[in-house]
Amino acid sequence: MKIVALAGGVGGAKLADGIYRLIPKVELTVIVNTGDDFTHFGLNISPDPDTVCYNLAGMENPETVWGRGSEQWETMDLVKKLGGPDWFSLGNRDLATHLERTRRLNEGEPLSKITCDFCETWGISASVLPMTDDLVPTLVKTDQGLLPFQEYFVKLGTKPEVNGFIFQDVESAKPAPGVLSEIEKADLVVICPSNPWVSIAPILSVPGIMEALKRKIVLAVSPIIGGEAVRGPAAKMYEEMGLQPSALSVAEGYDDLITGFILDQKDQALIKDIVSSFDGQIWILQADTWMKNRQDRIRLAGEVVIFGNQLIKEV
Ligand code: FO1
Repeated sequence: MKIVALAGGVGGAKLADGIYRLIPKVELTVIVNTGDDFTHFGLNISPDPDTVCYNLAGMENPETVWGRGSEQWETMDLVKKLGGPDWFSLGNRDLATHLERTRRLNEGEPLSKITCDFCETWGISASVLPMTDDLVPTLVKTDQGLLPFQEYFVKLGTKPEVNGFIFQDVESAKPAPGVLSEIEKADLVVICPSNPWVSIAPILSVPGIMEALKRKIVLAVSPIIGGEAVRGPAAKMYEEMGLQPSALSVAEGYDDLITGFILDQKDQALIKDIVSSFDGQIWILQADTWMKNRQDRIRLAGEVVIFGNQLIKEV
């Protein structure tokens, strides 16, 4: 079975990792958001591709889930002592990734090729594809003005009130090599429980990706459980954008795309509203979607894949 997963940061990386570790093995391609990418200390940082890769390689930091495990922070501490910016933490081990990626990008290599080579080095047998090799930085429209994503997210701790998002230059971006052909070959597409506003929307905005997905059986897993995001500002963003933070809002946001929707058991009461919002044209699975450990990731992935297989037969 061939699965394409769309993922952003931590939540997406966890489910992608669960799918990757399923037995029997599925052929997995993860298409990853690059809207969070930015330069810091002159280095090209690609947080979401790195979070996905580190998780698939089993090298993630278990506390933060972003960055690398067994990390040391001496370089950052010394930068701080010199008066440099310390709001975005780059660990000693993680820095090697940014240094080598920046060197190769400066030599003119595309991010997709560099990511593919890193995956090979790290022993990852899944394909991890950045959504595009072009620069599509996410800008957050807020009550404090237009903010680059990482300034909004990390520096200001998601405190500003959001009223919109810009995926800069996305109209002219091209899907990275392999993105459209992998979607074309997929038996099933899984939208991971990543932030719909700033992790999944940028992927869907790259010209050609939405059209390719519309020809597929697409499932989405809600990142909102009981009105709250497991992590990050997704619920706050729904509220500030004038929507109820709920699995219903998540499903409705994907209404022209999904065949199936997976929500948490806590949200059972929303099922009838979702079914009626989709005029009955939706398949719903309830599951325990909170992934607290690696076992949870694999269990949820198994349930999603079994559900997907049923839809492949039914639809
Ligand atoms: N997130 C934080 O909240 N604080 C950090 O200092 C931080 C550093 C960081 C370094 C490398 C990396 O790959 C990710 C990092 N993240 C950090 C996570 C990142 O900002 C977000 O998780 C994503 O961009 C949102 O998906």
